[in-house]
Amino acid sequence: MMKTILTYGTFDLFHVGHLNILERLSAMGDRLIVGVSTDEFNELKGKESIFSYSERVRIVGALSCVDGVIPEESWDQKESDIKNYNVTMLGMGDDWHGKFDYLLTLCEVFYLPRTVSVSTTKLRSEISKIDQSKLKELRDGLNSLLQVAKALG
Ligand code: C2G
Repeated sequence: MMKTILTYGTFDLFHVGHLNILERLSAMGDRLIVGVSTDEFNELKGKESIFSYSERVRIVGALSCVDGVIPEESWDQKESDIKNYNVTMLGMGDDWHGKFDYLLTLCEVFYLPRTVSVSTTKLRSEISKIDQSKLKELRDGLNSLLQVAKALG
């Protein structure tokens, strides 16, 4: 019997943490289906992604370890997704530990350790720090130019 694995996520600024869990989940079954959060659902989750839903779907869908991508539009679509796709196991990162145990009546539920070295939040703050330091460099440069201009009268 085909072992179908299901997972969900925003997958913004795709990084090795996302790849690790998708490859691990894919290796646990015969096919992996990924529910990618739509931009509207992201708002419900209080998340704003840099990449649009269609960009995030393209990236996740291009991975050889992913067999199918579906839109994740609400918190309560999991039950019907599990039934519609004949899902054997729902797998999530362990930041969700226990949160989907209510689905154990329908399928196995598994939480895998997160990749601690990276997160989209960390990436975003690193990128904004670069912007800030570049801005400071530019500002300092402009100020010294103004000083010179003043001195030259
Ligand atoms: N993840 C991970 N390691 C990281 C970052 C993320 O293993 N360093 C995992 C998360 O645990 C999750 C998946 O990658 O299982 C996608 O992470 P996000 O894009 O942050 O998704 P999230 O906002 O947790 O959405 O209904 C469930 C939600 O849609 C899950």
